[in-house]
Amino acid sequence: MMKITKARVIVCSPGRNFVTLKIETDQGVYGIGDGTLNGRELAVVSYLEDHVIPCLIGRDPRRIEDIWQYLYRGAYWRRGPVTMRAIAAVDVALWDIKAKMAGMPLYDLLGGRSRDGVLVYGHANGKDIDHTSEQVGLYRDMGYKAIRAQSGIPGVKGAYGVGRGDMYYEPADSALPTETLWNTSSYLNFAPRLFERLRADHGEEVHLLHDVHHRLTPIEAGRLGKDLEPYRLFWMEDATPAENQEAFRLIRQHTTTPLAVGEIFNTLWDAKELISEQLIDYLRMTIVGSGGVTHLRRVADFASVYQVRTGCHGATDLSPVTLGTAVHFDTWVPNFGIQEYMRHAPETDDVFPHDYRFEDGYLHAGSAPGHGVDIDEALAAKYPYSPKQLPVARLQDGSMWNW
Ligand code: GCO
Ligand code: MG
Repeated sequence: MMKITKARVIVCSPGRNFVTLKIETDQGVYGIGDGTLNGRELAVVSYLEDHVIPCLIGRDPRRIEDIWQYLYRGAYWRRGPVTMRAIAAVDVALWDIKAKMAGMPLYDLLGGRSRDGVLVYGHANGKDIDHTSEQVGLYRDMGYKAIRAQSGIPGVKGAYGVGRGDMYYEPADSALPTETLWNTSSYLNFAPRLFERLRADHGEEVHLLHDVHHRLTPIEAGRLGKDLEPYRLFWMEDATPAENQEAFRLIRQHTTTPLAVGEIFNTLWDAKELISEQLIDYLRMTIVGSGGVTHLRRVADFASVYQVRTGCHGATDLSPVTLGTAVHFDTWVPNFGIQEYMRHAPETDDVFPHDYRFEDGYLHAGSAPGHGVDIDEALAAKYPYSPKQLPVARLQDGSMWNW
């Protein structure tokens, strides 16, 4: 018998807020998990501290599946971003413990390497087309083979994806939500011009991606997909909110631009029809939002039956613990597509020492036992929690829209 002796939540803000779970055992081995929910962090802290941790003490940490089922079924109130992040934090810490005990990098425990490196996409953001094209050039110079491009749009205040400084984009910027303005017709006219220019400046080889961030209706998404076809995008992401999975049938009828969706999904049930009806090409679910490795690998196996590939969310609000775990997952998963890599601020990287590294457009998992990410608690304590929320969006007449 092996036992969990202690579990603690560490909240810190090295550049941005993170919620980290550390699980300790009677054998001296510990594991680290991420439970960060951007803009709603303390809800997960309470869920873990008040409701989950008391149930973990004394349990055998090797029984990952049983603990997952206990937390999922045992809550009675299934699914949702808070519950599934709390479960993910526990699950990832337990996989970390198991892999450390086995003396293996996590990808070996999952079934071993399927590839040499994990193809990533970086973020090029500019205030206008010239600036965005320049940023795409910078990413190409750094070796990126795939680049997401977002640009300021004339007539749209605070367009999604436009950074405040060069190279970094961090939307959760204020204690109360920033108000931004959205204008669909300006955007629909603008986006094809952006990609026409990027292909003219950067050629056919580089993979270009774009995030619509839930702003369109299905028929508008169909039109945009069609207008972007000449520029051969790797994907068009979150074109319309996917609460209604059927909506993607309509988009699919109108365009061959590959579709990605799912960074806000929490379980397989959010994506079941999207996958089984082959309405999407890439699934954006990742470790922290989707109940950890235990659930995500189940989702990926289901997706593989329908030739849907993974495209794990990897914005900076997913801590290095999630990124590191995702890189192990990506190294193994047979139906891998691409991994988002937004690059953390230097303070974040210092607080979370990690084994993964970027080289020539790929992330490499490293060979340390476990998922290869730790937390420097003394350093973390120097960066106290600082409340920040995501922006909201309104239309020109003042009505609320999807940010
Ligand atoms: C992406 C995302 C993010 C989200 C962020 C919200 O594709 O990277 O859309 O940038 O906006 O994760 O917290
Ligand atoms: Mg996105």
